[in-house]
Amino acid sequence: MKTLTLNGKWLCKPDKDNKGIDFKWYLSQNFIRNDPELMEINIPSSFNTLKGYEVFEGIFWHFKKFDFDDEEYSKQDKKLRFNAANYNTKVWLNGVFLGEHDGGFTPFHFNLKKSLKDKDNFLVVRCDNIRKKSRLPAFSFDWFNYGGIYRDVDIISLTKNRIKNVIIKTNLVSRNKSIISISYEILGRLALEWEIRDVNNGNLYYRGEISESTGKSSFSLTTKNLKFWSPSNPKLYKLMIYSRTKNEKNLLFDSNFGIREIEILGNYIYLNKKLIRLKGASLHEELVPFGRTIPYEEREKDITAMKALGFNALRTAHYSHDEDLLDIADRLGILILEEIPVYWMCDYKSNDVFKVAAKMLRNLIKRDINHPSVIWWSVGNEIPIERPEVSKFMKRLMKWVRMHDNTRIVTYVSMKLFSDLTRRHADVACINYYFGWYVGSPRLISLMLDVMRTPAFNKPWIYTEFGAGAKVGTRKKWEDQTKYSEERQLHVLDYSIRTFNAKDYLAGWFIWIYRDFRSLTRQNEYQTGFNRKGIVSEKNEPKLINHRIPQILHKKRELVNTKVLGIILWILLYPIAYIITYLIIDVAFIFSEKKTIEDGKKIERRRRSKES
Ligand code: GCB
Repeated sequence: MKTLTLNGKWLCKPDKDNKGIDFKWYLSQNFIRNDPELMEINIPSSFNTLKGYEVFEGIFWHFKKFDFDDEEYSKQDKKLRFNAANYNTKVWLNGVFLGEHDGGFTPFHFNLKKSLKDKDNFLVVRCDNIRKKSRLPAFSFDWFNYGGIYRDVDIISLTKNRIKNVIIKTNLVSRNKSIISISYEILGRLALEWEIRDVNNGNLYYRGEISESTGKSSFSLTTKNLKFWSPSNPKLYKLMIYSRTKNEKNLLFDSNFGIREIEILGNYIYLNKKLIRLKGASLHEELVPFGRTIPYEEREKDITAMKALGFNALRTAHYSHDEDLLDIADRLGILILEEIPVYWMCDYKSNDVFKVAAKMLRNLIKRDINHPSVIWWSVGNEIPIERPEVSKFMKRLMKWVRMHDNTRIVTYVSMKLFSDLTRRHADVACINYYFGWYVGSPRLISLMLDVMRTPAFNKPWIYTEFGAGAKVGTRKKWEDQTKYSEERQLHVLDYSIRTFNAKDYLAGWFIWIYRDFRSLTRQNEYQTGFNRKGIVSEKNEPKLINHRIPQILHKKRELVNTKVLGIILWILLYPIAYIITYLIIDVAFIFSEKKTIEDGKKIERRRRSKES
């Protein structure tokens, strides 16, 4: 496989009136070199990193000239590959429309047939990040809407006879035995040779040969004394598959993998047959000033810092992050919970929207299936699950995921205390609730958990979000209850974590969030455009709670037993809670959020013009 990167200098310009398609900006003869609107952009990066376009939501066109002058590869299949671009991407090469893609966080590609030339190729990419009802997410979401080509772009050249869809699955047989199953598909006809080696020292452990064949196939082997992968011992092996002829051996595929098994039994999660409680935080893919295009070393610093706090898991909110993060997680050892941006209010009645969600999941699973760090696929976050159409949407999506991967946890994340009966269909039941911040006090957590678990009694529960905002440097006594003080955040999180640790059926908890992140709707004097629930600021400055976490990671509170009371309360309160959420809360939510995004943009613009 040959790869030609298209990263680097591109030209771009906004299309505020959406006239580019009518004026055929994709034709090289219509490209005007001295167009005053043209700007240089370093791809990958979001157009929101350009001066003057920091809060722009609209259409941007990107232009790139390149050569692909290589005789050797002329007979091979070529694909133009985007690791991600947000949200709708339309692509032309040398005036020919290659196609379009919807969705902001998963890879996609276009087959290049006759349109690719040796010299002077003219590639044009139109991206728009406009909020729409038909998109995922739709209008309102609590993160920054970076638009454009913010992950790598390249052209890959593939031999006609090749191997694809290589899936490595592992099962444990005993303390030192495991089964590795490998499935794959051959395009054309090939004889294969495979090897399993140690990633660190290259030592060969197993090898085999497969005589010439075509189509889908699989094989498995029982291994002895290979080490298992876990956060505390992230042992990696490498699978290499070669094509084999009498005189030649060519590498077709290689991938790191780990031997590990994740299981659910009753209220507990097991990793490699040992009970594990997931403890960690969520993270948005964002770092000032890089936006989402975060350098590898910075991602590595994040994981190292999380591990130093004692965390064993990370939730990549609310969409898939760059694959670099997963390589780091595999290598350094942290479990990853992945999800797609089916978030808040979307058009759950639309079959087209369902198809986009299903495609996102399929592409995500395809990309990440061999990463040992990834243990879960979540198909949605804080959706209005009490509605029949939403419940149906979630159940269908979970079924779809299980068809593609039956070796990981499948779930969705809910914020409904009473009115969620769909949790019974998920492998683990999840709850987001901000006691001590948006509502009540963390003292309520224990009872409320006992209430809400009633309809999903036999599942492990995960507290997927809890938190409190704090602006670095805002210091007050926590008893003053001053919002955004580091002390108040410390109190809420400390109390919550000790409570969670004391609940036997709670299989894990995730702080919202590791780092403060941009959000247009967050504009009070402490927030200034950021969601401040991070345990570090947007500049990675640790807040008070950060120093406390290692001390309380496994500490438990003494709790009053409210298990029976919980069941009784659920039965009494369910009907009324259901009606209230169905009729009032969701509707209020939609209206309040839509308004604040536009207001937020105005405030951001004003602040930026004052600052400059
Ligand atoms: C939530 C959402 C998350 C928000 C967070 C908050 O429940 O899942 O996306 O950012 O609350 O800070 O309100």
